[in-house]
Amino acid sequence: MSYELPTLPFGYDALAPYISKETLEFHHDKHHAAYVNNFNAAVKDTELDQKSLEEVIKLVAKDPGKAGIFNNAAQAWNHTFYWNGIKPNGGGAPTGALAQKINADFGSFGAFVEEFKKAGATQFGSGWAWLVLDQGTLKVTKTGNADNPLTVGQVPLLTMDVWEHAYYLDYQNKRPSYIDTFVEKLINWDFVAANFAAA
Ligand code: MN3
Repeated sequence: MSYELPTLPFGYDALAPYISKETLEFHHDKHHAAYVNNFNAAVKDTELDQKSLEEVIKLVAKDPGKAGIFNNAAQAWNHTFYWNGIKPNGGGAPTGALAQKINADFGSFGAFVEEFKKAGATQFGSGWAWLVLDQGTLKVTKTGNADNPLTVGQVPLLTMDVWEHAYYLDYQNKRPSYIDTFVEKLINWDFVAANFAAA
């Protein structure tokens, strides 16, 4: 029962000029696809093959002997979550219950933005910045490499890929420019609000 690479939820040229077709082709068709293929190969004919990605991530997170399975399962999950968290004509600010919760837990939307951008900019090396719900409180967090908040019981609401492959073709070494654009032009707040409502 192999896991299938989900198609992008938008066209390859839909995020230009903020994220180019070339970046999406490499990022989805090469990087994301490789994590999916490696995951399927690693769990083939094992008991993990019948489990969801989320279950596998939680099951093997603390097992150093299964780091390869964890890394590929988490990267497969993280990338699908990342694609769903962005869209053409995204950005702006959330509304409704999510907006109220952001104001309550961060002080203001601007304070959340500042913290989220900082998390992405200060993640040393490869990794991810996240908005999560942690025991009922919204928090910004960052993880290295494939690591995922599901392993510590947090509910992911939004993620931003800060691996160089996410931005290097379009922004070269200017990670902060990619981060500004991600927040201002790309975030799919409807997806974040749906995750919050379901949490
Ligand atoms: Mn990536």
